[in-house]
Amino acid sequence: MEYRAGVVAVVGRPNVGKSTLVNHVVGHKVSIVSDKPQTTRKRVLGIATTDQYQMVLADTPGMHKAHDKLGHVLNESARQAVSEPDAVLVVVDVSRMPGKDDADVFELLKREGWLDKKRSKVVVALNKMDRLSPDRVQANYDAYTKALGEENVVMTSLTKKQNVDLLVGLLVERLPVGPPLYPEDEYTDQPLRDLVAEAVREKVLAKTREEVPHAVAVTVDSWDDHGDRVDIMVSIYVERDGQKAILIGKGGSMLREVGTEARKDIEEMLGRHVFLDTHVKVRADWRANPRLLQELGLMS
Ligand SMILES: Nc1nc2c(ncn2[C@@H]2O[C@H](COP(=O)(O)OP(=O)(O)O)[C@@H](O)[C@H]2O)c(=O)[nH]1
Ligand SMILES: [Mg+2]
Repeated sequence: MEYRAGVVAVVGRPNVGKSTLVNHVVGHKVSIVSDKPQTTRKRVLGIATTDQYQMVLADTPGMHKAHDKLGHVLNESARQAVSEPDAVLVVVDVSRMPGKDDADVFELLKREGWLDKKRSKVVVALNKMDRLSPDRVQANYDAYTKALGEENVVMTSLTKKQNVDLLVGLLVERLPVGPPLYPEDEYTDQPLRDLVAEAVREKVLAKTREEVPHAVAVTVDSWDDHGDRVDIMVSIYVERDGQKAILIGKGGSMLREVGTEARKDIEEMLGRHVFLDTHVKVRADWRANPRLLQELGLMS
């Protein structure tokens, strides 16, 4: 078999399972996962290398209604992702009917020619089939295939690992024949520092609700390598004093939990002991401020 290598853009509205899929295929956590929309904030490349193929998956922030500057940046990043990949994987949540956010994604694909001339390069994952009630199967399937076409459509459950290999096989077939694009031990384009900041943000997302998740950003401020141990200092930014209080929790309990769980992930990632120092800071309206977005690496 000839070696194949190429880029797959993974698109879909927020919360359908795009990052879950990328992490699974890559075998490392390159993109954080949560049940909150807008979890993925910038395009992340996950690289899966085997002796038959190298698939570079571009995980994108889902398209969604932009309420602020951050929202616009996220949409722009989704747009860029579909302009030149070798294949496109559209992920939808088949347990629900298509909504406005899905329609925006379909519109984007159509505009870029992926639903007509380039349709053969598109694979559709009807994900979360584990949540699909039997009486909805036909109606929901019809609704999505009406918008996207019926070729290369596969029902998947990423959490139950159903049909994931089938899905990967469909994607690999669509990659061009050619040598790997990245060294074979590289699994992401994200610097370690960013993976660390994201690990902290993931724990915050998992533990807070409503407005706090959207208001949070994390930076790594210092990184001191002591050989078998790394000391890392991070700042967790929120927009209001009330959010800071929630995040710190009673007697600091919430922040401690976030720190402990993030540290475990980071130690696994680095293969070393980590001392993680977390500071919560208030910065009003960072999401609307281009300079702060830049500082946080969300805008270039
Ligand atoms: N029930 C179910 N949940 C899933 C499945 N795939 C992903 N999820 C969950 O859906 C949520 C959003 O996943 P994520 O990968 O962050 O979605 P993204 O916003 O599209 O990147 C997470 O809580 C996942 O665990 C699936 O096949 N079935
Ligand atoms: Mg995501």
